[in-house]
Amino acid sequence: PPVIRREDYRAPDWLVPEVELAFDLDPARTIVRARLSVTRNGEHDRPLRLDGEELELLALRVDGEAREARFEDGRLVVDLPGSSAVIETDVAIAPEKNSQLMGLYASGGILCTQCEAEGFRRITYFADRPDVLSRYRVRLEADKARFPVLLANGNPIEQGDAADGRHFALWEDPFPKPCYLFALVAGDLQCNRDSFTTMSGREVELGIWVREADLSKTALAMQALKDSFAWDERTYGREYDLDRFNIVAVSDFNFGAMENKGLNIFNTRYVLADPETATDGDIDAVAAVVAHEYFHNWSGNRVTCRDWFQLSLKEGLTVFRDQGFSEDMGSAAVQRIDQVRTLRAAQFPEDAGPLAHPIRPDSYLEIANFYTATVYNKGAEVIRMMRTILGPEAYRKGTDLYFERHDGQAVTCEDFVRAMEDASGVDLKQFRLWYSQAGTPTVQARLEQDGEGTTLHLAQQVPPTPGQSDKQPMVIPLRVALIGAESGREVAAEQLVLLTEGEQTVDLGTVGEPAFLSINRGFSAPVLVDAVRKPGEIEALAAGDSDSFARFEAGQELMTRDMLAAIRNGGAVEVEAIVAAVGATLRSQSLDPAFKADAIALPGESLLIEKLDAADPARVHEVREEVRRAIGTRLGEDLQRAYTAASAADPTSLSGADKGLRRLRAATLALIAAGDAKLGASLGQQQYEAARTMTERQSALMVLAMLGTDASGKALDDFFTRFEDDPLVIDKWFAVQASVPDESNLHVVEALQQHPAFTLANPNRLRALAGSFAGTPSAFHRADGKGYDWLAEVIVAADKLNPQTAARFVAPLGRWRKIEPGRAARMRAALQRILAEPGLSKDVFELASKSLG
Ligand code: HT7
Ligand code: ZN
Repeated sequence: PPVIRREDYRAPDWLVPEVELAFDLDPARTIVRARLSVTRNGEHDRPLRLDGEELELLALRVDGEAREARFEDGRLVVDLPGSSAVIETDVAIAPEKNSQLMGLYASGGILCTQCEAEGFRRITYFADRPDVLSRYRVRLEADKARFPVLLANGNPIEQGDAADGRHFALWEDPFPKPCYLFALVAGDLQCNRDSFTTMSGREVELGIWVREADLSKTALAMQALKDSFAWDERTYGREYDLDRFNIVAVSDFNFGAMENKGLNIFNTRYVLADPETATDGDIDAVAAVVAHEYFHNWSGNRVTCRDWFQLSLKEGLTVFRDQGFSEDMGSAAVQRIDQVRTLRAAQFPEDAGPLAHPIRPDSYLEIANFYTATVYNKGAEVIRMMRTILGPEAYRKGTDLYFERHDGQAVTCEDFVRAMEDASGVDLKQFRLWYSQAGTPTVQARLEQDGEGTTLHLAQQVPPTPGQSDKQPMVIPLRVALIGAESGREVAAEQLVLLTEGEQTVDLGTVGEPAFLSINRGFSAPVLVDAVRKPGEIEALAAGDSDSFARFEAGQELMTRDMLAAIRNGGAVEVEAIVAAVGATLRSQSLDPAFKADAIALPGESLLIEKLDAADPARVHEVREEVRRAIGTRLGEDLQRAYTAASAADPTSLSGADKGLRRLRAATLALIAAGDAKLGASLGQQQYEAARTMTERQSALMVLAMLGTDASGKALDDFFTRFEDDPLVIDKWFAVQASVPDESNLHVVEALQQHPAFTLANPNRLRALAGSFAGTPSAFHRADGKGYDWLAEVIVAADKLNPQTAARFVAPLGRWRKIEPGRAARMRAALQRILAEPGLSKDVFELASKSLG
């Protein structure tokens, strides 16, 4: 497949200011009639070229005259003599056969669309690129009994009955948009209706459309939507612009959700939630995704991307905006820990492996492969760093200028940075390297204290990544403070240090006592910090750093240090410091429960593997389990006390305090079970049976499943029958069992694959099984390589149905460079087998071939 390169960008030859579409909807055969007004863009004599994929062309007319179709490289080529024309096409498509879930497809009797990134070409012939912006007028016609609700972007204009039991609806979107934001939905749906009055006093009708049975689970999403409208007005001065805002939930969806103008389409997973069937984590995710999609109305829709290499322009910025929303709605400190956990689990390994790419990639085979943690989450960190460097006021001036200057345009990351510079007067020349250089920088830090004062010695290295061997020093904003070794107080107040050179020293003045270094507070830069530590320093910071993120971080550093030492030297783990730190956290009267839950959680096995060369995953598991056991046995009483106290959480409350208690209860139960399996099983069973929320029920079920006793079988059966009719909960049933960290768990996973409720065709179900299994290192990395073989077979089978979703499971096999040679060879063999498969999609081909390296 051809490589698409950023440097090859050329403005479109033809623009399409107006589009009229008429859909004769039928799951088996839908007819799409398109009328495009096209205008020549600039001086050239090139023909109009329209993308199309899996379309049956029925008719082509140019200015009303029938024309013979001509195709070149799969595109419809139309020679046009003048500077404008009207192109009409009639095509037929088969939504019910569309298993890729891109374009127009059927999900549980609902017809819906997904056009980002390049799905519109599967609906009609079009210039399917984000820099062609058009006004749309859309007529939908369908059988009234089967599809009583007909929705599209924008505002409703007209509706009525048609012949043969059919009806129609006409929608018009006044805002020019790229075709990736086009959407339609037809189905038998019920609506949770509400309204929002915007800051200029306009009334917006809000609707969340779902199957009737799910209506009762939409209240939390509706509240999140209204909160998002208000937050974006307050925080960014952004007001909504249409009379309607609709959300539709469908159960077959490749991603989390989609920000189509005025008609967001969501994976049910990020809309439907109530405390009985969704965990607190799920409920928070619903709010975050609702906010994310809503915020795209400005960062993505009103100002969109010039080309797909600029994806982080909208995604990095929108993730940063939804992070701000979650921080303001809950506990900012706990949110930040969660954000960094996600970044470390998903983005750091990507940046350190064969699929590393800058947040603004330079080339791709398949753009769907670049909806990555790098573009999204590292992209958000880059925006956060700009805000840190400029300060909140200048940052806000920058976003105001960006939205005002580029409203209605398709622009680049460079345009965003320039708006930030112009608004603040700060030169971001060197900072731009964050857009072009891949890889996670390492910052080495050493504090030197003598009679003269305190000096911080810093050095940075940006590692080589595929296609980028030489790197330049980046701008790294580090929030730094000094904590007195004797007083435990901040003896040098926090300051922002900008590391811009390869090596740099910073004078921190004189402090009256030996000091400890609190660095990268709040995770001010997405880097790895390698600090020279004095004896007792990290323990002291874990016990009392005044920045709660840095305190959490010190605890993680301490745990990682002692586990890695044992993994490397093959001996027993030195657990004293870890047990002392966890004990102090559990007994603390001042820390809040949610923070305690985060602070007592050990770094995961995948994170430890990333820090090793040639890791033996079985050894990593053994050492981590040894530590969990030691905490469980040595701190049994503290854990039980904390567990009992946390049981006071009010099950009907979603307050931060009650969610924090439930989080701590789950974390302590898991550690109690690690120390005393019998007690863990009995508490787990009691908790399962008495559970009034999914948070309690799922955490108990996970502990029971890990213990693997008779009680676990009973609880799993009960769980299945209790929630048989709720697909999102049955996903949990698959995920819990596929996450058991045991070498022999592949048998369970194979049996689950044969379960009547399993299907490769539903991305949520596939992620629940394959994603959970591949994300559990001690089960996935069986020494005999059978875990890799299983995943490779699943990828090949899923690829035939849905290449985008199949491709998402390739990355775990690409981590072979971090694994010991025996297993690494088996991982490579699995990748080679995937590549040998005839008819492989370019999605899977790109990732598998890059993963082999
Ligand atoms: N902007 C949306 C991306 C998306 C997507 C991409 C590829 C394939 C399917 C997809 N569905 C949605 C989601 C977002 O970031 O908000
Ligand atoms: Zn997004």
